[in-house]
Amino acid sequence: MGTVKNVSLTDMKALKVELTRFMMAYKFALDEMNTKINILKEEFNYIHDYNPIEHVKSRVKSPESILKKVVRKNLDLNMQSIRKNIKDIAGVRITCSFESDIYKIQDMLKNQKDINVLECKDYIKSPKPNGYRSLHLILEIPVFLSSGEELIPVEIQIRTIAMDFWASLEHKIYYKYNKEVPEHLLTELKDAATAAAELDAKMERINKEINVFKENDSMNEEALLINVNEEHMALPLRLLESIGHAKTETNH
Ligand code: 0O2
Repeated sequence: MGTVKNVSLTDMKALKVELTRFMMAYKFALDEMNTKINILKEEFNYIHDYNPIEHVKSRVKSPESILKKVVRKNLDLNMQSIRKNIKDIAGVRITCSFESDIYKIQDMLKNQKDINVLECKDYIKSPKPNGYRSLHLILEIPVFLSSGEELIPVEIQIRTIAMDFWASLEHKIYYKYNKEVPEHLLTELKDAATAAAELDAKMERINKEINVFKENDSMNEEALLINVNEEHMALPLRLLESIGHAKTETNH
């Protein structure tokens, strides 16, 4: 087993407790954020019978990755400095089908009164030079611990399936070539990013057209179905008529 120079066993134990406490606050912040995202996902599904969120993946950055970032950014190696300077210890990646969904999700999160927006980087409106597209938000949420309330930052990356596909491939290539990617692959990646952006735009246009068609066709049988707990339930016409009637009465 490895030993740490100049640190007694008691100090080691105390440090471990402190570090665990530090990391747990980020884990709880992720739990809170995941609950918020799940509520939005389900509620959106009930009301609009459509789900803007395809996948959600979350992670707490490993102590090793935190340390690498501290070194890369030349930060002081203490909890206070890490808390202040590294805002992506808790991270959530949300994947959606359409670009417009990204901004819908952003608004739904930003409008929650216990969420504070610390930062917003829109790499969709302004992609990175290598072609990377995604919306990045740093949101701060309160976590209630036995010792009191702590405000914890959570990084949210929101992207389409096409943007996510591109980013995972680029990430793989970047690490495979140990960050020295051959020029021709960089060009190909840039072309692929343009193709992915065009695909996103095309899918958005098709979806808009389908939605107009759906709206015009809204009085078909589907309009009398509600979706509760992933189950379609029929709404009896008589019930709708009497609720509608009662509402008109109270409004007068
Ligand atoms: P991991 O393992 O994904 O968490 P900072 O976050 O302060 O280091 P920066 O560049 O200002 O620096 O942050 P930014 O632009 O918000 O990007 C942070 C994260 O976005 C990265 O996390 C990646 O997940 C993702 N990202 C940003 N640019 C690219 C890119 O060009 N390609 C890919 N595939 N992903 C990107 P980390 O810290 O790299 O690691």
